[in-house]
Amino acid sequence: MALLSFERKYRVPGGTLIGRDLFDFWVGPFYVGFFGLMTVFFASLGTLLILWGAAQQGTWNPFLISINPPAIEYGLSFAPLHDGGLWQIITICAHGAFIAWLLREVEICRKLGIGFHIPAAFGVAIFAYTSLVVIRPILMGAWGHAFPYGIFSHLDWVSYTGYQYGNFHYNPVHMLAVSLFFTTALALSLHGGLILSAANPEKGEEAKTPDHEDTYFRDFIGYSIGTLGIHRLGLLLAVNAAFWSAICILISGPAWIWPEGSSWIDWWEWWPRLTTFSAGG
Ligand code: UQ2
Repeated sequence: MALLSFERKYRVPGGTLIGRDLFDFWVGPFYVGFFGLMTVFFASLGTLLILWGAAQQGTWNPFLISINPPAIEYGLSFAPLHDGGLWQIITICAHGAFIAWLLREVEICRKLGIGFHIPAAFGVAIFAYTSLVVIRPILMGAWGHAFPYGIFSHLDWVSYTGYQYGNFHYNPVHMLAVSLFFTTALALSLHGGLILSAANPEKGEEAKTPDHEDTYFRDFIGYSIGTLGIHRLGLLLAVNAAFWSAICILISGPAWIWPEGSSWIDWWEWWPRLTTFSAGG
């Protein structure tokens, strides 16, 4: 079906979560809805506040602009605007924009009568961000534990936070998350390569069918996961990469989990302490 005739078929009223038909319209190719307006509102306000904060700091070098969270001393209170308060409002705007974007995805799913896989997956990405800037700081008692909004400054934060736990690469859940990111890249490269090899033939050649795709992998490794299966695997891998990233930072720091002053390197002491394997018994 040609794109425009299909658009006429799916551009149906309804499926909105809020506002009935008041915001149920398109601007060019974009569905608007109540949550489209909310996304634009929060994203614009947040961006303007970042620019305003940058203007106060007196640098327009994009690498050096940084909107910092309040100092640890402010705990979980509201900080003065230029002492972390701006970071707090920008964080609220970011959540407003991300959650509105997710709910706009839900409305589009409802219009089309398709599943909610896309907003569900996006929800896990939001959870990873919220873990860093809201959940973990609350569990640790201060907004100052969140990361700053700046290119170099957030790199410094990641380095500093990693070294606070000795060597963050020893965090077993960080290992799991990194492995999932790599496996996601492997799966996408296999899938992208396979699709292009079959569906994008040389000039004058015919495109090949999914049978060719299955046969390639059966010849190669004795197994094909199938055309639906590869997408299930991709979603599972990507969602787990984001989910375990969130868990690996949430278990680093909060007092009710984390022994004061210890490192992720020490965590592995459980292994030599297993009497079966330890040298000293
Ligand atoms: C496949 C298949 C696809 C694919 C890919 C495979 C026809 C078009 C990539 C092969 C994938 C396998 C065997 C899983 C690999 C496992 C991991 C953990 C990376 O069989 O069906 O559909 O795109």
